[in-house]
Amino acid sequence: MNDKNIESTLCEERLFSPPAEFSAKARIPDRAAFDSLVQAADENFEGFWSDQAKAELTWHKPFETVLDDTNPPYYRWFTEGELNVSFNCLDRHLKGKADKAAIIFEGERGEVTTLTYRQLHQRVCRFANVLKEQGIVPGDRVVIYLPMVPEAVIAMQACARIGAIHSVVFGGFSAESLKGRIEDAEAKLLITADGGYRGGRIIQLKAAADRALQGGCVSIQRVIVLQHTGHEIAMTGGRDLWWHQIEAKADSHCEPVWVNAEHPLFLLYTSGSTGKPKGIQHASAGYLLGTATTMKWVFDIRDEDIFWCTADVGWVTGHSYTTYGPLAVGATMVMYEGVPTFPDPGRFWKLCQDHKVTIFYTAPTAIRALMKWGDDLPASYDLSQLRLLGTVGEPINPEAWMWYYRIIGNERCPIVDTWWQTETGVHMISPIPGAIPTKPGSCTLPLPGISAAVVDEKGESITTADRGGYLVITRPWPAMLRTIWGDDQRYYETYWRKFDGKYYVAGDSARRDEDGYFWIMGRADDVLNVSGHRLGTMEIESALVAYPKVAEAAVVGRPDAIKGESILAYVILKGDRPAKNGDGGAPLAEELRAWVAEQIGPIAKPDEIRFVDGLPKTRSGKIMRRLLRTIAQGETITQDTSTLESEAILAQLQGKA
Ligand code: 6R9
Repeated sequence: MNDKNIESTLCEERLFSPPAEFSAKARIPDRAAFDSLVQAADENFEGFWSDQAKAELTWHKPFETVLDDTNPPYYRWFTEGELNVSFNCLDRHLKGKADKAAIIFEGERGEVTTLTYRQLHQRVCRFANVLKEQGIVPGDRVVIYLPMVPEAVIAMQACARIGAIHSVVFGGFSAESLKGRIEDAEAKLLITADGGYRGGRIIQLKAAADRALQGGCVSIQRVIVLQHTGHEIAMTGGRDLWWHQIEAKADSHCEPVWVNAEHPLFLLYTSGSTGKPKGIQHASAGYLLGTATTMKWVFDIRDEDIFWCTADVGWVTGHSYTTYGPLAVGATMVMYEGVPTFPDPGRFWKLCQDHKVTIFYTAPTAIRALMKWGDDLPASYDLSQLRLLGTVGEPINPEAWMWYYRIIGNERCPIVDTWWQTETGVHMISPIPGAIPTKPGSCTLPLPGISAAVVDEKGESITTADRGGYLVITRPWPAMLRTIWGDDQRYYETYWRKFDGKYYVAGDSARRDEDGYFWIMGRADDVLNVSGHRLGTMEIESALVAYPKVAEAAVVGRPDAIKGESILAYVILKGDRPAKNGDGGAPLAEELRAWVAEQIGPIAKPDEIRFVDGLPKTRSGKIMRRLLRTIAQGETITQDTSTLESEAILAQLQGKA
């Protein structure tokens, strides 16, 4: 961003109070209760987090220091404390909840398996012994490349049990990405499967793993292979072992290894705008604490809830709200392996109905995709058990929010729009469902103990409601990343240098309205500069999605000799794509341009609209605007386009079809 601020033009005035029925039973039942938590954290920051850490976690050895800030921004939390994450997620629930379901798993083909806390504990202990037998010791890195099956959680928890550091690589990533991550982490062991199911097809995980290991990954000594699809695969003697064979022989008793609070729990690689992926490193105690507090504050989790977070464990959301958060608080969760549209687009709603899901957490991309199929489909399932809905991953367009609220939640369920990042570990800015009135498209207010601000280029707070700036976090927090694996300098450069170590810079642009609510405008580099006006791509996209015929939109800028940048919009319609595409000549494109002019202002009118059948997305469902920009500018594509359903879509994006 340059020194001019971003102009915000989208005006959203709808306000939804928490339903009285929800608030009546909620942990944080009203604004006063929320304010008193925020105030407690403000007045005695360390005391607040110390109380939380004592209340939520079971310690083997108590901590004395709460926050060690002697070497900023390399903050440390609960430094003398010792605990074990898997003990906190499993063992401590065995007293009262041994027979409670921990995981209800449904495969894409419909098979259901339930694991109680006792069963999950046993399997984790067995697998932890397997890891030890394979020579894994505390601090060793283990890469996990599995489909979305309970064994992914088992493998992660088993690592935590013996102090090994896991690094999960999403099953949809290529051999090349897997290789890069294994090599950066210098992992000793790889855990994979013969294959996974996705949209009725088999993903060849073992074959990809074999390609990754060919001629590289010298640190890998063993590969453990889960039999899941049962199809034939190649096994390399002396290196590859079948999971079921070694698990069967392993003892089901395994003492947890007590580790220091700061002991690394996992690495999770995220791709940055430039350079190689960053191994985001999280610490044991602070991270686990964040998952437990947010499960309670944001999801208002109760013993009888059935919680379903649809994210894959290869993504941070799957770490915090599948593997760790629900187990840390002893909840029951649903896990589903397949895609939302298999065998038909009613699958998510059928899963909610069949497993009586009470809390449902998904991404805006899934909501927009399912919204395309209309209101009747969800209406044909019984969704009356739902009490709370959540979103994560991208700003949710107000119209998608309204659809989610009306059609899925039946105007009965609050929506928590949770803003956070791989780096932040857990939710940072989000409504507290029983206490904070929501506005469609806003993630509302920072959680207790979290200090966020919007600042300008000089680091000064922006207070005018229609001006955006950099979203920053002004105080350390327990679940924050500790560093980038093996690269302390890059950690400083990426997140702290911009304001000389004073603030954590999230890389997003945002604004705050009169009520102090935060509105995420997108990544800071997704800002357009049209004739000197700085516009967030997100707002133009939301205006387009608000048009009844539009299902999804992505907006990018192109250099323009006169205006600085011109606006190109890619649009997916609810029905079929018009046969004739082009430079705005089609009548529908004119309609849309006029609509945007009316909604935002003539300055935001797209110069060109391209109707397409699909958009390039990251594996976690974010629109790849950088790739779209490359395409828009007619440059050579160097990014991975494998998430596009077909080559034909690439031609449409290029405006050639
Ligand atoms: C959890 C996760 C982080 C980036 C983040 C922001 C975007 C996430 C959002 C949101 C608006 C929300 N983002 N949640 N934007 N509203 N509720 O997604 O982590 O994959 O690291 O991505 O996602 O741009 O900076 P990660």
